[in-house]
Amino acid sequence: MEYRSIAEHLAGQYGLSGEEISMKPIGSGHINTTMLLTDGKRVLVVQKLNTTVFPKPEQLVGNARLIEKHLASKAQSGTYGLGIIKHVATTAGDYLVNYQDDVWRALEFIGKSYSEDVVDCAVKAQTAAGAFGGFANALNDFDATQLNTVIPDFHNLSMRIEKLKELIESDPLGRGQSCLEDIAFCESQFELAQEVNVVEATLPLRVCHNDTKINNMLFNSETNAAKAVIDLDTCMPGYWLYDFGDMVRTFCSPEQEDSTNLSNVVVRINIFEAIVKGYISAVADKLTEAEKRSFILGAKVMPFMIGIRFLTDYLDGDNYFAVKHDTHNLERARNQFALYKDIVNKEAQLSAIINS
Ligand code: ADP
Ligand code: GN1
Ligand code: MG
Repeated sequence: MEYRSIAEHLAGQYGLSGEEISMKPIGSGHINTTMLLTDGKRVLVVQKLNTTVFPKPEQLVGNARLIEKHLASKAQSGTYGLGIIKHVATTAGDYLVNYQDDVWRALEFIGKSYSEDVVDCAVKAQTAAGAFGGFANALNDFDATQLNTVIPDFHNLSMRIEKLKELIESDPLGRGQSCLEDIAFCESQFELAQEVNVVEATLPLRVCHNDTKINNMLFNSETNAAKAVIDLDTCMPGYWLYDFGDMVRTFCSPEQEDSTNLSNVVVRINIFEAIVKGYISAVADKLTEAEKRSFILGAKVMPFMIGIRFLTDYLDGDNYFAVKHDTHNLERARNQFALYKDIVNKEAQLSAIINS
């Protein structure tokens, strides 16, 4: 892709004036296209928003800016210690730039930081879980009614199952033949949705991050401390079990989410323990007993539900998640089902850790 003209246009919009304008991709998010834009003096993170996933980008930015303001006031009163992701306005005061049919936004670059796709030690898992817990804590008194529902039914397993069923039925690309076993496995687990409905009814509605995957955490590159919780695009009312579950999903396996080395896609118990310690201690004074009991269900549901979403997108022809090749979503789905199976096998052990 030719970024030259985009880079120059964005640089003009955001008032970058140096001679050496350059733009290069960073990160490995599946949804937006994230780039670093610099003129040699200032650095901005610019993102082409995925308008298939977020058809109303102004709502997305509106939500993020409200959260930004809330966290900034917490930071000012000394009750939030992490960095805050901040939107940058154009010189005309806008938060979105339309260019060549695409929509872009800019964020302040948080320097001396890194994100990673696989956690390499328990200390970092505990740090990240503590930071996601601190984020949840800080949003506890945020008025959720102010937020737009940017993606309805985001963590609604019954709805995700319905979508999968529709795609199995319509099979627009004839890919169903290549994943009959995966489909049969999913079908054998559909009753999990009933359990979810029963448990959700016992839980308080919270403002959740809803995408607590490990690469949505920036670590300090000098100290490895948590630097900032990022990717606030899906912050919406929800249940903490999903934020807990998405950490388990993305921290616990020693393999990347798209690894095909399935025998190694397992829950690392020491990492699970670290998540429990980090997250529960951060939200302890607000966590209800029912929420704590629900966490094991969150740990099971998240890999299953994301697996279903990858499989659905595979059948649909890869319209949602960015893919590098034709079977990428299928490989991701199989990886997630392998993790789900391991969590189910270790359920008693994992529950004991949560309750200890
Ligand atoms: P996506 O929605 O596609 O997942 P993210 O907002 O998570 O996009 O950004 C993708 C990656 O870009 C992150 O994992 C991180 O590595 C990097 N990144 C995003 N925002 C910043 C920022 N403000 N400062 C530094 N790095 C960032
Ligand atoms: C997407 O944007 P990113 O890459 O952090 C997705 C999440 C999935 C995740 C799977 C808006 O997250 O829901 O869990 O991929 N985000 C959206 O890796 O759908
Ligand atoms: Mg992300």
